[in-house]
Amino acid sequence: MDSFKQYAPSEVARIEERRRFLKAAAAGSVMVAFGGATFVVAAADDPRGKTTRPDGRPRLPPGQRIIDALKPMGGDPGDPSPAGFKLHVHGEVENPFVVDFAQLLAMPQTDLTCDVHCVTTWSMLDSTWRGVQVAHLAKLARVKSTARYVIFEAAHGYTANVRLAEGTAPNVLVAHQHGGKPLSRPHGPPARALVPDLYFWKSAKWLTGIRFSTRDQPGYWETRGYHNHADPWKEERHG
Ligand SMILES: Nc1nc2c(c(=O)[nH]1)N[C@H]1C(S)=C(S)[C@@H](COP(=O)(O)O)O[C@H]1N2
Ligand SMILES: [Mo]
Repeated sequence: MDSFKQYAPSEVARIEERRRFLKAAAAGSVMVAFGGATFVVAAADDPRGKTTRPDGRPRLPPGQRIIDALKPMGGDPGDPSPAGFKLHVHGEVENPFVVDFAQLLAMPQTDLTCDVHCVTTWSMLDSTWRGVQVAHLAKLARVKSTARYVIFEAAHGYTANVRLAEGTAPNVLVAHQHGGKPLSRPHGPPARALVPDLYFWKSAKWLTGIRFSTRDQPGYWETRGYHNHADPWKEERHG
């Protein structure tokens, strides 16, 4: 039995109205920090207090219910220690490289407030994350024009495939913090992928690699009956 609150979609407006007041003093949604300075780069896209996204789609996709915290969904854990972390950025790129955790933290950091949607029908609105944009890593790797897909690689062979444009969108991160703290054990430390606009199984925890690929390569869940694309607004749950 879970203790998560459930809300009918029609209640979202009321809940979000209340959140607007509670969070009125908070900063903008997407900020990129360089050294000490922090710049708000996309405050207009701040989802908080809104029932509709900037792209016109509803905040809550069809068939989803709101819960107040991420639900740990399991998986075969990797090494959670920052000291053991190595992220391989490779595949269809001119400049493959490996970054350790200190190097990841030394890159431009993005603070993001977004919604995440699990195929098991829970959604968490206004979740906060800190990490490095996959787009930044792609730029450093000089992804070839022939690349079409991003394959997120994780501990014990877990993978998730995402179309290149969707895997390098501004809100796609290699995230190392959630809710202002380092990722806790169940959520994929020290760093995970975050692909907010696709079902959450695409957000590989215990991330070990980002591979750019010319061809699609269905991943762990995609080869076990889940939809290859995973758009929550189209309810692309099953293949
Ligand atoms: N490495 C790895 N990443 C994974 C999984 C997994 O089993 N292994 N499960 C996925 C699924 S099915 C979901 S719903 C989300 C759950 O993330 P959470 O446990 O932080 O809620 O992680 C995704 N990332
Ligand atoms: Mo899942």
